[in-house]
Amino acid sequence: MPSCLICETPIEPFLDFGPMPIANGFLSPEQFKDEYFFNLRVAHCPKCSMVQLTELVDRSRMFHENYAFFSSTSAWMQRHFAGFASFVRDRYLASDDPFICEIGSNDGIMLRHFAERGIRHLGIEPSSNVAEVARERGVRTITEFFDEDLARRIRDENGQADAFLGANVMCHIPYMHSVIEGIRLLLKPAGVLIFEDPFLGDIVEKTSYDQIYDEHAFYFSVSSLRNLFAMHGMEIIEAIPQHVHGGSMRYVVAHQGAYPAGDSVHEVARREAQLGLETPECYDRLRANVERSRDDLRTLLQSCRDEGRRVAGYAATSKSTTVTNYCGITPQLVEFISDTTPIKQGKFSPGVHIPVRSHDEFARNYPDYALLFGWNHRDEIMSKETAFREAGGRWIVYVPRVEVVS
Ligand code: DWN
Ligand code: SAH
Repeated sequence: MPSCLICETPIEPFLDFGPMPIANGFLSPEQFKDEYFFNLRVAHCPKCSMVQLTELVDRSRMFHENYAFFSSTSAWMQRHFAGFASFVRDRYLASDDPFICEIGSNDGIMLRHFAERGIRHLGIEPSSNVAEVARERGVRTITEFFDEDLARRIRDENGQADAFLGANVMCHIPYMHSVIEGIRLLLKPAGVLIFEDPFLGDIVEKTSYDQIYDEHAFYFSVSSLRNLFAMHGMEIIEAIPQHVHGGSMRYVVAHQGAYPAGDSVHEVARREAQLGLETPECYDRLRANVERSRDDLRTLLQSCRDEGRRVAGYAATSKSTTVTNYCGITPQLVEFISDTTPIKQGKFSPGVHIPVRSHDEFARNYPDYALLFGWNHRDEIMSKETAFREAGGRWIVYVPRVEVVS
């Protein structure tokens, strides 16, 4: 039996998606025969409450010089990170010559707001292609995986940090104890860790099971994180819900006793208790909802095909790899996926091998239906795609439920 990555208690998966490829492993036909698969399964630890994958993919297969996700492709996410940066500046940068670190800084979407103001900063980003874009933007970036050893080096070379940031990256790192120890020794006594990740409560409420894929080793909640940080003499002082990525949580964490814990932490903990996030029944319900969502989506796509309707996917997200492979969505059901990222275009989606094409091709010959794989960017995408709707195009969405919307 696998054991919990946090507290080593034996854990059993509550949901098994079967063999799954690398979520961001877009590939060309000559690579099909060597495609890598692992078993995507997720478990809830009965002792420390952490929800996690039970089989991990080696990080070098996921984060490398051809990483396919560039944070700045979404204009609305650019706005979100401008707001995140001002939150940090306004509340936590009181010292004379502050120093900020960010892990998973990607193409510099957040740190550029510090770089542009001449604030001392360092991005830690192991995927060298996206790190290079950040450097071109003037964001100081090293191409490394963060852990405790690296934290010591950074501290010795730069001094301690006022703020340590991470967006959609803490949940990607299985060796959390090393990461948190590193953050602890890198932060000044009044320094803070501020990070955001998809919130388990939203995944459960919206059945957004497509957040579950190789890169996401953990699905955090206040209750699981409280246990984890307590093991390292740290505590959550704020938990602030965010709309991005289908429902995220921004956590502010400090050395124990450095700040009073705000009411927000208790409010989120209450919401978690109402959802039953610490009970096995919650995960039995989630499994049943996931299976229903899969069956409904399959039935809908099959009926589109039976009626001779054309369906294209919209946004070749990492999340879409879980949906297409778990639901058996092949090119017979979805003709192609439209995506604005140049390095995904001309390639095929992981596992089911649906062609990925540019947005121009989508706009040149609209399908009858667009299957919204980028449902977390729904408002941004729908506000751009009025011409598709006016041409009679309709959207298929599957979060929070499978339905057709015009
Ligand atoms: O946690 C992660 C999040 C932050 O980003 C990473 N593990 C990987 C990645 O996940 P994702 O691929 O599911 O992210 P998004 O932001 O939901 O999807 C981005 C994709 O959508 C890009 O390939 C670009 C595409 N897209 C598009 O084609 N048209 C996005 C928008 C907004 C659009 O209008
Ligand atoms: N923060 C960005 C990028 C999220 S994608 C955003 O929210 O849009 C996750 C990023 O974390 C990738 O760029 C990946 O290369 C990076 N990453 C993965 N493991 C890491 C580690 N151990 N240390 C630092 N960054 C890591």
